[in-house]
Amino acid sequence: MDPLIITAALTGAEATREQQPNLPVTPEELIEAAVACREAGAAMVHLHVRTEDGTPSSDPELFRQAVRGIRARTDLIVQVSTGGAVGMSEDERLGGLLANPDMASLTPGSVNFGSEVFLNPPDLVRRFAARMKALGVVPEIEIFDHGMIPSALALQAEGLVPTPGLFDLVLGVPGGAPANFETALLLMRQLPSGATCTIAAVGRHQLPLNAFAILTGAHVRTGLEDNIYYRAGRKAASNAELVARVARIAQELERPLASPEEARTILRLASS
Ligand code: KMH
Ligand code: ZN
Repeated sequence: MDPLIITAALTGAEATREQQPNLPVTPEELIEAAVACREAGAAMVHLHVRTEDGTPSSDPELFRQAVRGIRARTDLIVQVSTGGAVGMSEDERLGGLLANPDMASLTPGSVNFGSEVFLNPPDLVRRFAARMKALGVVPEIEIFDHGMIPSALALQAEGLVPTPGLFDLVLGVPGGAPANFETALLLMRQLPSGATCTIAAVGRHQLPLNAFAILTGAHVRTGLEDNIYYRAGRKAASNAELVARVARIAQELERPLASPEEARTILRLASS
């Protein structure tokens, strides 16, 4: 197994400060959270930005401030979101690409998202992939449901997305693929040979799927974007607390952690 890459998804677009008082919101808070996650064992951050009052945003200037600050203080791989928040325009969602990130998320299909729809029609996905390719930003393909895998393979066949590809299974979104071991295995088996697979799962499913990823040779995404609790009834103190727990479990299971530099080699990214 490769060393374990831990990605910290710091804030997302769904949780609020009211629900989780420790949620980082401003670029400064995102930078501090990233530094703490690096110290706790993360090799990558998945980044959304928000305005001062916590409203989800994709303002390129907020992304620039966050990316610049994270790069100044850490060697983390920086992955920006192009999913943004449900309802954002196509242009807004591309805001993070203007911050010169290493990577960006790319969701190759639409999915019900609670009571809403996370809309990714085929032409939009092609435009996003083409923009990433032109800018040299490496996509992480986010798989929220089964049918997104063949859609991703089609993008690869068209030459819009690198092969064998970097995939992230995002399990347990209401409307998407459920967060259980059978589904994770089923999806992992359909990824191209040699692809890397990260697993994210929402809410109470985060911890068991983190452990599953460590044991099966996949990589881990954790963080407050996906789950605001440490355990039932106790909110997480920080993103770093969730990262540190994954690092401890990996250590007990004798799976070494990848440094950002090692993660760049595993993910075939340019070195920093
Ligand atoms: N906030 C979700 C609607 C991504 O970052 O690319 C989409 C999302 C996926 O979080
Ligand atoms: Zn996200």
